[in-house]
Amino acid sequence: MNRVLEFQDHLKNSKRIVALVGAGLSASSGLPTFRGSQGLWKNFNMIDLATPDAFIMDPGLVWQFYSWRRYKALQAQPNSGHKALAKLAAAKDMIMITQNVDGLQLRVDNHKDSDNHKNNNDNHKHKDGVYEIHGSLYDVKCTSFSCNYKGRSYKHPMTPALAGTEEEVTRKRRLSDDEINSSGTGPGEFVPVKQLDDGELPRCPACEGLLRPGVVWFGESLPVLALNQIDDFIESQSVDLILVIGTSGTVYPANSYVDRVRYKGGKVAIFNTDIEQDIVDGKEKDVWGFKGDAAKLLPEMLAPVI
Ligand code: BV8
Ligand code: ZN
Repeated sequence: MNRVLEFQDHLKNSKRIVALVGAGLSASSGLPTFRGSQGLWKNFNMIDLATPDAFIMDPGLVWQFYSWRRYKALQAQPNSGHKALAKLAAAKDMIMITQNVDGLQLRVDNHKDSDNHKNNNDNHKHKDGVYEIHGSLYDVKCTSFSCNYKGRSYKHPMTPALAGTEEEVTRKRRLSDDEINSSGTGPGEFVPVKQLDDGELPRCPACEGLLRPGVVWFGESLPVLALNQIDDFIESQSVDLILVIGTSGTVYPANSYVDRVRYKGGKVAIFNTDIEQDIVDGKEKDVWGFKGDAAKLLPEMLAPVI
């Protein structure tokens, strides 16, 4: 219990806070994380689909993956963890760095330009203090070399051919008799994900070129403006605390922010269903570890301030 009180004491006295958020925060909203058991889509490892090569090899497959994730995210609601973070951001000088592309944090009402923002120097802030450093499922951009079309779309399905991506049907399922006859595969075999040709995929309204999801894939650089503003926030003045929420900390450069804040003398509070026992037991200096569902933990732990 005293670890909780110790954390809450520090939280109350903290002026500048960074939150680093990962897929675990959206787990309670029903969205699968990347690693661990749910990190699969139709028996594909999600990591293998979030790459430029996967898109070049089979844009139809990758678009079906993202169409499914867009659909799931559109159906999902921000949970009490997202809401608690939004309240904290309104009460402190704080930025949120989210690796999630589901848009849930920005859908929390408090993020409207709430007049109860306590800090008055938010000119260095992204309008809501939330940085989607891996982009968003609702952004699309053109792949034609000479075209720089970027757009936003909440439409589902984006094209008729992308209908039928709503349910996470595993590839392996018992085939009906006429499916066996027509598809020629044996019972219980993999049902191939629909083969779509480029003409059936989202096209650019400006040049008819093939559109791609506006997310940052592995091997791609992150949005420079966001990175600069985050650097500015961390380097310009001291940071008292970084909240590390629902992230495995595997992905660079997102994972580098924890050490950057620690280096500046900030303390760390981890909220995760899977934390090393030593950290939970307080054996790591200036690091708190609270084990459990972020959606439940955050409202409780942030209560004295929000
Ligand atoms: C770049 C968008 C350079 C797409 C994503 C070898 C070693 C080290 C690094 C590298 C390497 N090889 C390559 C790299 C760099 C690479 C990288 O880090 N790879 C990793 C896999 C090793 N990084 C990059 O490529 C980045 N770009 O470095 O560019 C460059 C520079 C200039 C010019 C050109 C290039 C780009 C990385 C961005 C990739 N895109 N997403 C999409 O979403 O489809 S990353 C993807 O993984 C998601 O954004 C996801 O959020 C992110 C990280 O995962 P987490 O959020 O942490 O989720 P995860 O499932 O891993 O963990 C969930 C956690 O939650 C777990 O800990 C679990 O215990 C916990 N949890 C579960 N439920 C709950 C919970 N916690 C609380 N409550 C719960 N209920
Ligand atoms: Zn175009």
